[in-house]
Amino acid sequence: MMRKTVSSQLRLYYCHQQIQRSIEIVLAIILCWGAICLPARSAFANDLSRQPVTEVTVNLGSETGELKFFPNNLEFESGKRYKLILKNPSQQKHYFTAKSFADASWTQKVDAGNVEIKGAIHELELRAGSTAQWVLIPVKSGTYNLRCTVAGHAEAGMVGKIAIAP
Ligand SMILES: [Cu+2]
Repeated sequence: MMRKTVSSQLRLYYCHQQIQRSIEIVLAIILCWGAICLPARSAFANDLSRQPVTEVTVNLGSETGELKFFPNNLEFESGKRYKLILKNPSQQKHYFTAKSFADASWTQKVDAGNVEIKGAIHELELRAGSTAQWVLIPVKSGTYNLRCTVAGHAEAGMVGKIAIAP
């Protein structure tokens, strides 16, 4: 009789210990998640991506077929959020190629038609008559090259400069 009570008390004790350990593990996971995810979330999803946005529009070529970017000198400020609106009003496709500028920026997203793209962007191809919106935050100051990589276009003058001021 006595034995039974002791063993059931022991069982209860172990069971209690196991529950406590599970709770500790769950708490540890929650704390880790909070420590890792919450600052990242607030830094990116909450703060940066909700900053007021400045719109900058660039035309790739013109309706009359000029091979130029309008404007071809772009200026940004490091740490500010921009919506770069790219329009191709011409009859042919053009590229907005600015790899080092893209590397010097944090891309929030690219909206093109019904598609939203997230992640690293180096080059955007715009078909005749199309529009894309590139939401980004320049982070590294410097002057970067812009060009259209369609054969012959850069040589014809479809180049530009993008400056990121500190
Ligand atoms: Cu072009």
